This record gives sequence, C-alpha cells and structure tokens, in this order.
Amino acid sequence: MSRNLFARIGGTAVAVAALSVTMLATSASAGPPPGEDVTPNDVVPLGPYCANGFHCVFLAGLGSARHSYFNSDTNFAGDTFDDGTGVNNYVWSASNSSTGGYESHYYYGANYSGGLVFCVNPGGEVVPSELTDDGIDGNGVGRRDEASSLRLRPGTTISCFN
Ligand SMILES: [Ca+2]
Ligand SMILES: [Ca+2]
Repeated sequence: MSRNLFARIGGTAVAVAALSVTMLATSASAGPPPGEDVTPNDVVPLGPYCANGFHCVFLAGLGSARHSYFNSDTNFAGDTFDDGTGVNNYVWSASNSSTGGYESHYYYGANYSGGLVFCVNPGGEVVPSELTDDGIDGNGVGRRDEASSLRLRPGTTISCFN
C-alpha cells in the first residue's frame, strides 16, 4: 500500500471539490459566441491550482503537493513536490497554465524518451481517475507514477487532456 495513501486520499477529496466548483463556473460562463470580442481571461484560461505561465504536477489529486515547471525539464530525478517527496515516477495529476499556448507533454523516460505518458492542453488538467496505474512506479506500464520528463510543445494535433 502506498506510503502516501492518506495524502492521496485527501488530495482526491480536494480534487472532487475543485471539479464541482469548475463545473459550476463552466456552466455559469459558457463563453462568448464565435466572432464576439473576448477578454484576455477568456483567451488564456489557467489550469486549476497552477500559477499563470506554469505547468504543474501533483503528488495526488489537483491541489495536493505540487511542483511547478516554467520550462521543459529533461529529467524529474532530484525534483521535489512542495512536501519534499520526489517527483520522478510519482506524478498522479497535472494542470497546464501556459500563457504561450504550450501543451504539456510528459514522457516515460528522461530526455523525452520512452513514449508519451500523457499530455495536457493549455488551460486543462488531468485527474488521477483518468490515468491507469498497475501499482508499480516507473515500470513503463500505466500512466500514474510514470512521468519522468516534460516537454513544452506549441499546439500539436495530438489529442491531449483538456
Ligand atoms: Ca528536473
Ligand atoms: Ca506503472
């Protein structure tokens, strides 16, 4: 059983609460019709729990222990969440607050090797329930506890989490 089980359960509860808020906010502001002028906030929506311009990863659910990347990062080894836990092969969720239109692409290995674990569009997020997990960290199977590097990519045709 994970040594972070309790932290992760707490994070999941926060994530569920955040999702409810997000859904309410979304239904209350469906956005302007096509062709209508939009405000800057509509043009560059932020991802949840992630500061303007950053690409964020979390130990458990969104809003749990976090590490914020401003640029691509070739190796998560040695990086830590804000509770001190290591990031490498320990990411359960992610959020993208890029202001330059960059997608967050996470790879199984260092230096963007080993294939794509998942990617997140600007203003988007992925929560733990959307990612599979075989229970073994860093073995290249499943999508939780697998990310080891992050590459920022300008808009691609790859389908990413929104
Ligand atoms: Ca690093
Ligand atoms: Ca695994």
